[in-house]
Amino acid sequence: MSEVVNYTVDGNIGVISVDNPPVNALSQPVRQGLHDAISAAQSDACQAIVLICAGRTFIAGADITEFGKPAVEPLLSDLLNFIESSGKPVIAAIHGTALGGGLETALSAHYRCAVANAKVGLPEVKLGLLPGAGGTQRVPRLAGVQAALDLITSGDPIPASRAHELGLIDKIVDGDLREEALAWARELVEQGAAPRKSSEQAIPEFDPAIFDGYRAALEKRARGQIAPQHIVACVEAATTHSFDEGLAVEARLFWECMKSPQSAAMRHLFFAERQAAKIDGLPKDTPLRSIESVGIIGGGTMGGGIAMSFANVGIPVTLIEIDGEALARGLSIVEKNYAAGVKRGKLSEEKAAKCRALIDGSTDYATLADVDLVIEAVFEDPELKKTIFARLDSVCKPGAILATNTSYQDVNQIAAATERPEDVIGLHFFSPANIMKLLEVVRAEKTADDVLATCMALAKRIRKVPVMSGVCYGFIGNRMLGPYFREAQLCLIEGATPEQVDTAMEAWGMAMGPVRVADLAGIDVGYKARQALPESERGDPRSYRVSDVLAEMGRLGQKTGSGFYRYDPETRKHANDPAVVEIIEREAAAFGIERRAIPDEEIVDRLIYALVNEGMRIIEEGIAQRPGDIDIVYVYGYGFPVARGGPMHYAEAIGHQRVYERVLEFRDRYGAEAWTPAPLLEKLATA
Ligand code: 3H9
Repeated sequence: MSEVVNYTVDGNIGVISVDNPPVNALSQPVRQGLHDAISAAQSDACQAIVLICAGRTFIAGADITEFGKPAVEPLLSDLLNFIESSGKPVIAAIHGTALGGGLETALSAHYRCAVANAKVGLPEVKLGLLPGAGGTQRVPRLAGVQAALDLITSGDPIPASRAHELGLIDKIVDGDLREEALAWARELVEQGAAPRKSSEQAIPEFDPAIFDGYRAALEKRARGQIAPQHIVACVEAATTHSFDEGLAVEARLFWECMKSPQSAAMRHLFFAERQAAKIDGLPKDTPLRSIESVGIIGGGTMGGGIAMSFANVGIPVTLIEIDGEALARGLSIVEKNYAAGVKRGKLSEEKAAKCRALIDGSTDYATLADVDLVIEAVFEDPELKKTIFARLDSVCKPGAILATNTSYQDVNQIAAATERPEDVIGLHFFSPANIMKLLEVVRAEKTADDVLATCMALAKRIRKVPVMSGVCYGFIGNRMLGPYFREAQLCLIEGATPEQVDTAMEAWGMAMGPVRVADLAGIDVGYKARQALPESERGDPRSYRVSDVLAEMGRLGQKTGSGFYRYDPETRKHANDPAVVEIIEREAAAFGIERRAIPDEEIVDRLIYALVNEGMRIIEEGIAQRPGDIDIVYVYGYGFPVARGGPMHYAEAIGHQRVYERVLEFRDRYGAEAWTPAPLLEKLATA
């Protein structure tokens, strides 16, 4: 029939099989092939049609690479109406992940069966879109309004068993899917079962107040995003309009989303995330080292969180601490975290106990003799780290990977403390390490290719998003944070308040304003780092004097109940503190700064363009492989709004020239030391 859609007849059943690797996306040839196969089945002798997929999954959605290009017929929505109008029953047979347009295709069939480990979902919202081929109209008819809103606004897939409970799947099958689907199709034929159209089902009863409830909740959860609100409008339309009218509403709002900069940003992130996992120049078939056991040095918050990341996927961990007391403390933090997870319903008691049992503790480095990977997660003392690596070198087996979780230190120097620098790498987790998805994988000068490849693959196994970084102070993420925080602090001393800076950045989309981030991370962290540097290397004193004063007063941030803000000891809610504004005013006067009103727009531009300019240098120096890698770091590690696509995408979207001109303006106003445009920015702006 076609290269990607095959149609055969097996007895009295027509079998349409889609074979479009890797994920059977609904590219134009697939849509055409499906159309032709359904047509053919209408006029042959078959009595029912099974729709099934080859390879690892049922259709995983529309072909995202076609988005942004002119639409070519048959359009998916029309195709699915055509499938639904088939005079012979169509049975979808699902394995793997039926997502987006894939699930919509299954819903346009008249009956659905799935293997038990299949998953279904409508993840369009994660691409800044909504299901545009009837999903918002058919799901509420089959599963009810609330389930539809949950499924479509979250974008999270659900297991086949849940989809069965909800009425999205009719039958869970054991054994061979094709055989089972064929047998069921024959049964349906024998029973005289007619085509059963989802579009003709009545919507189960619901409370009309539900829509405003979702609108308000999504206003908070997905602040500023268009698609989630449009999804609510579409599902509401399903309850107030005919099916065809509802489809028209869906189509209009789908295209509005598709054309929005938000969806362009989120689609960019989809591909950037997959690209970031790839290392240029590293052969795909680089052999991987086997990682079946892990040692972690340091049982603090970081070490404990890292241990949980491995235990959560079944990899046993040995946690090393300097003495029994520190070890007991470390293990109890892990224990508490698991208990909290159970309490919040994140995992079952049984699963928590299983994971917890995989984390063992010791005070003896000799217990690391056989582990495949060691991650050092002690505090940022370069000498201590070197001592630890020299020790690991003497106890670990040949071929073990030795990793440091340092946030700033020179991984080349740490590697040089061993006789096997090729086995040394940086694995920079983000706090809380058991939750945050980002993992910066730091390739040192001598890191072996197979060590790098193993760590990139391992990251996926522990459900992290890996991004490779070269060695520099702070790697990709924290290095860029330097100029970002500098500008935040300068805005304070020049005239803004902590609240104004944070509110401006949060309104723009950052998950948390930079001043609150400083309080959360601990003001002492930067203070100690600065104290370790000669004064000439600490940067512009106006950008850290207030922090130094707060640190010396013992106002270290959230952990001491006060920093730039005051914190409620119970709720940890922050409140403005006039005393801090007084300190800022006093220090400004000492520098001879006349404080002025700073517009929010200037705050946003200074902070974001400082990120962009540093990001450009990071690309130039080859620290990051590509701009998209930086975007992934910022979205997954620093609360950058997904709907803006990361700092580098944002700069491209609004225009490099505009960014460049503003940077020049800042250079003229605030000095060339902070604001010399990166040569790459200049090049892109003037190209
Ligand atoms: C939609 O359906 C809109 C409709 O409602 C309406 C339309 C009118 N298209 O993730 P992986 C590529 S919106 C094109 O590494 P895994 C991916 O880039 C769509 N390409 O594998 C990668 O390429 P490469 C709704 C796609 O096993 C390769 O496949 N659907 C698509 O870890 C392997 O991907 C979604 O949003 C696609 N739809 O995970 C589902 N999907 O090798 C998006 C994947 O060159 N997909 N590729 O880097 C996924 O969530 C995961 O890919 C999946 C497999 C779970 C399926």
